[in-house]
Amino acid sequence: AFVENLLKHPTFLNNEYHTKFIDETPELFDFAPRRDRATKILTYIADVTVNGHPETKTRPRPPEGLKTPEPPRLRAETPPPGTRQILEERGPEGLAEWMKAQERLLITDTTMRDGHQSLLATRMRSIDMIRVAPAYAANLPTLFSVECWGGATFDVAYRFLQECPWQRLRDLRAAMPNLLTQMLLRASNAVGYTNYPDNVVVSFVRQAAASGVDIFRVFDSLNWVENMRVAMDAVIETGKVCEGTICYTGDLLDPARSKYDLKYYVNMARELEAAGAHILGIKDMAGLLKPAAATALFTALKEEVGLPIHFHTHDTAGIACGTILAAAEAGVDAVDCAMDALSGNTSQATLGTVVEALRHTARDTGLDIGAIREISNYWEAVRAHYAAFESGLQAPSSEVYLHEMPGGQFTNLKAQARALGLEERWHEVAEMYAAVNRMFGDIVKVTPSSKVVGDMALMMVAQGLTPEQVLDPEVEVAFPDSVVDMLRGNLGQPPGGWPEVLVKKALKGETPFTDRPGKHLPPADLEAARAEAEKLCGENIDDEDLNGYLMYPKVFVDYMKRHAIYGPVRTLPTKTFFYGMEPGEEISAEIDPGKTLEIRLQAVGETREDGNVSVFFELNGQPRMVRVPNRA
Ligand code: BTN
Ligand code: 3PY
Ligand code: ZN
Repeated sequence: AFVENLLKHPTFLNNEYHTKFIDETPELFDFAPRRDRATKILTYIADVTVNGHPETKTRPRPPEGLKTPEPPRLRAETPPPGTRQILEERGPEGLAEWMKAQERLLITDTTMRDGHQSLLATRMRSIDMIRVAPAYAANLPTLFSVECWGGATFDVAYRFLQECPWQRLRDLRAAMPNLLTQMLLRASNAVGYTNYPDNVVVSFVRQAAASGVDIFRVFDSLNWVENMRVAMDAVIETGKVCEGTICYTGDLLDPARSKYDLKYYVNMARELEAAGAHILGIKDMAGLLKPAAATALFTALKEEVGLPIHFHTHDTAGIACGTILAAAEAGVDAVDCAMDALSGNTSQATLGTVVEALRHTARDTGLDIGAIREISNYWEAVRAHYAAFESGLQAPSSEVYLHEMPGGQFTNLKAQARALGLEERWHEVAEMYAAVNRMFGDIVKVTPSSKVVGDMALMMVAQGLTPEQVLDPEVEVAFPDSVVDMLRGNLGQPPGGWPEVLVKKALKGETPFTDRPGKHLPPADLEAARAEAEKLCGENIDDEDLNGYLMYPKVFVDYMKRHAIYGPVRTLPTKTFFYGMEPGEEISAEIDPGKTLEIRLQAVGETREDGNVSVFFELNGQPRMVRVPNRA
């Protein structure tokens, strides 16, 4: 009934349909019962076939005739025991001891999180991950962990992929029962872009642990340990692994940048150890740590703290493998890599290359290169489907040492610059990003602080403002909201505080907060939020949904409304999801375990006078027709 009402609604037929229409037209939801899921999925396929997908239709197309990627054969019938069992048997402290006792270098695979976040605008769909997850469990059982959740993947799943991030987590967890799953958690910013009330952060962590996260990499975008405690305590309380993480910035060997020197990092490491971290994470989100600095850093940290150390870096400048080898030599316990086909450039170092580089050395990872190649070949075939989201970045670049942009932000900011007509002036944007960082007092730049620096830099380039003008009390400056919010103290405090002149000007005399944002944010009323979400969505909201709503109220509700129209589209092959079907083509979609829809597109009719197109399918052998508007 909903879809019929939608299709008959005058606004819809006037080609003005967009998600806002659904938001503003609640009467669409007054009708029950809803259409069956098969019809919903056919409606989606018909719509994308006729109208294209808004995210891909103006972008480069994948090569013709792509086949659904086939995952490698499983080399074991049941997955051999792995690190997950070590955590279950020995607890997080036992796991930490086990890590330190390993001579081999432990490897985390980041392909399913940071790999595609950095190379494909975070657009990888769950189905492409879930199909290969059993091969990870069976063929690479000695991996340390699989980073597959958190960071930007959470909101992108709801917002752009029309799928539930929690279900992705549950499915991956079930498919890899022997491997530790790992997520990236932005401390009090959780998986969002601003600080949340403490009870929202705690609720989110509990849910993530219950739904399947084993290791929480917790960082703060200003390296403020004070602002990490709520998230860290919540993780520790669940019995899962707390990886207390330092974000690396600047160049610790550069005497001219003494703010972030070796002492700074060692002190922060001690604070994290005292705060109860089980593992120490070093997060080099921009790929700035150079090999010689890595030698100094990891040598010092191994001497000064008792925790196992897990190193994350990006290959933006092309040197990540070299830095990893230096870190391995200095005794780092675990490192992050991405499978070859999704590695390099703004992503992680190349997993197979690191494994081979250490072969027959003291730190030999022991991982099977044949198994790695097969899985990477699968990812290569997957990547081809996401041509629309490739950034066009052709080569590694030492310019990262100038701008210090995180790998996950780089291609994003470039796209934002393009949208503002500043693509030709990219190198100016890069220079300005560096200038804004200096103006902010030289801060850690990682989500969300990196977004604030990016917003400011784009504004200044677009408006032709210099840093001197921004600081000049005589020059009127319209600061981006995110900048005002950050200077107000809502992301917390950087070492040394925010520059006074800038705060004064941006806040126009308003007094900023200098305490921890969670200290003055009132707790959320969780059950009231659930009731509100249920009203907006017109259905019951479980705990996972509630936590999605608490993070992103509007994004979540929009997702639920589209879900009511289109059904479980996460089960569609990626090619179908982004490009629809060709007449004569057949696909299958497993909408429940054991319940598979066999879908064949027969024909697409002409657009009739009312603007609608009839699309003819065969569904499990039976003819079916759906009408969708031609919005072209
Ligand atoms: C999105 O809104 O970006 C993802 C959800 C899918 C929207 C579908 S794609 C086919 C149809 N055309 C649109 O413009 N929206 C729907
Ligand atoms: C994120 O927060 O999503 C990041 O990847 C930061 O590097
Ligand atoms: Zn990263």
